[in-house]
Amino acid sequence: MTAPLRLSAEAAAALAAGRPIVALETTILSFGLPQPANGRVAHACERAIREAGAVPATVAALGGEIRVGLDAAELDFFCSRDASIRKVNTQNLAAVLAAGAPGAFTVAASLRACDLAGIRVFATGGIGGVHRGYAETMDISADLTALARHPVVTVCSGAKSILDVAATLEALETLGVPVAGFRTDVFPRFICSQSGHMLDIRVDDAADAARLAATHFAISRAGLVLAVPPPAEVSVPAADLDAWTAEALEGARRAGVRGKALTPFLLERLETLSAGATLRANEALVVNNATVAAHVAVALARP
Ligand code: PSU
Ligand code: MN
Repeated sequence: MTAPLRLSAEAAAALAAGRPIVALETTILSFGLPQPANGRVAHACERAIREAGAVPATVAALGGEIRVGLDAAELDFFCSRDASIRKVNTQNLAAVLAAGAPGAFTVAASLRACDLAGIRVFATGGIGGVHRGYAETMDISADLTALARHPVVTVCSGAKSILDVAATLEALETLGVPVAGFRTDVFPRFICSQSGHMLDIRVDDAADAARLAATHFAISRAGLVLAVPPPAEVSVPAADLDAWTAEALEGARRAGVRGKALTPFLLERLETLSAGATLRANEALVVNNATVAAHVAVALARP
């Protein structure tokens, strides 16, 4: 059986001609962002990528196929909170495809889709990683394994603040996934540009990033993380974020929320505790990352 993969006409034409293309995930739309912010972000990311001269390709499962490039109605469906939409990583991807169910792709499933389609640049908000307390729960996101297996540049604002960020960076090192700061020496904590975690790879423009990626892909099958800080005007102060995160984690513990449900639960609590500041930052950084990703894709496509 060949891979059940269907590209939009626009994505197929771009790939065939070697024109720049950027993939976008759908879990952030179906489970990460509330309505109507999710719809705004979905369309704003696609627009930003086009304005920067690349083709957007949002990825998801529909009708038993991995779809690369959704139309406006399909994008809106993944923003709809339809109860049939499943959160899909590399573990349940085949099951969701075989069932013909709609699947919103995490970073992990998106990277698999990119690899199958031949896309080298992917944009999102934050990657999954090693959860706090992982020694007891073994909750380590499938995103990390996928980052190690697929030669794709993941443009993101680091890892969610709700994770064990130090352990996540250690895991990426073990997996041979370079983490480069884009105009920064600090690994951002998603909606906060500050963290105690310094990076030893830095690039200062898209051409630099493309050179690093091309060199890495020439010698490795692993991906690369390009860490872009959230725009300064929306970045949340570290002390506030720490306080809100502690409270959200305590809420999850009390409510017994675990596994796939944990990330959406914590994000929603943070939004409430911050009176919407985390949501504004989340929206702005995702669109900014899509723009940076498009510039990198354009630079990578230059002969
Ligand atoms: N970060 C966010 N919002 C999200 C996610 C990350 O701010 O919705 C999603 C991404 O799709 C990521 C996934 O791949 O959460 C990781 O989920 P898990 O920890 O269950 O692997
Ligand atoms: Mn998990």
